[in-house]
Amino acid sequence: MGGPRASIDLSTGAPVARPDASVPRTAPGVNPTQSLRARLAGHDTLVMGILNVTPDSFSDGGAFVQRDRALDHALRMVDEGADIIDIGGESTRPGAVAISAEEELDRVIPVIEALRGASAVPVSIDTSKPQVMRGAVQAGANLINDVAALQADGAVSTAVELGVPVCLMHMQGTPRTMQSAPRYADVVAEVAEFLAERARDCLAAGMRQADILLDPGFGFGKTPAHNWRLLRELRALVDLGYPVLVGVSRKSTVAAALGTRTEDRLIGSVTAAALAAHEGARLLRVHDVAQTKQALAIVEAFNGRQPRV
Ligand code: 7PJ
Repeated sequence: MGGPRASIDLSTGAPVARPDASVPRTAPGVNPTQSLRARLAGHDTLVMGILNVTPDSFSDGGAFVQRDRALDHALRMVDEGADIIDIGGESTRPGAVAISAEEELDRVIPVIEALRGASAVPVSIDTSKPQVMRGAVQAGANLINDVAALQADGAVSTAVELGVPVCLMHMQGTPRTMQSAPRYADVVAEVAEFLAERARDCLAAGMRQADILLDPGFGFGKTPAHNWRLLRELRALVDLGYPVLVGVSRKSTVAAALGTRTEDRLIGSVTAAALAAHEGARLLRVHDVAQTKQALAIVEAFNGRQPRV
């Protein structure tokens, strides 16, 4: 395998040493889907590291450079303690424009294959398209993370056939329109009812109960007041009986709460993630893995559990 590989800090472009780069990452005989199921069946709060493979200012070096940078970033998050890496090829940020399944596959498949070849870490595919779900799971992905909660034609049957865990997220509207005028009579009741119904549909189609995760969809067709209320009353979702995933990392609601204090969303994001864990979230979708792991150690200690590092 050679010596330690150089890593690149994606925010500065500077090389970063990976302290434990000589630790083997692959574990022969480990099935990442089974290890993910075992972790989900436990009690720990897990950290999902975000890996965006949408074209950006770094992609001028071509497809291979982009793949290698993405792999480097993923492995850095694994070294920092990420329990799962979420790979997304289509932006779902407010106002984002849709892309074709082919383009999405072209972006994500090389990265999934590279990561699967370099690590036994469970991999999640952030997509709403059945064709992409299929290609990604065939390439080694172990969880389907769908911000549209498998509402696309054929998505539920595809997910059941692929037989991996699924995260069902609530969104009001579409990424293009969702932030124009979010309205709810009772946001917690409506989100809980929607997710419970999507879970029922999945069960009816043959999905294993243990393979379903739910997510309130922080920032997806919600005002800051809606988002904070969902976080404050997260127990209403936890009580549905499925592991709850929460993604607050660097979102505009965090920035809005910080106001003019800072442009930097790190501490705000980590604090919000810690609050979500305290309220029962079992999976935190984050950009800043090392810092979130530290915050989680404090939440675990607060809850009377041995902090793990
Ligand atoms: C989420 C997501 C989230 C799940 C994004 C961003 C927007 N998947 N994908 N939950 N957010 N499950 O990271 O700002 O909150 S993309």
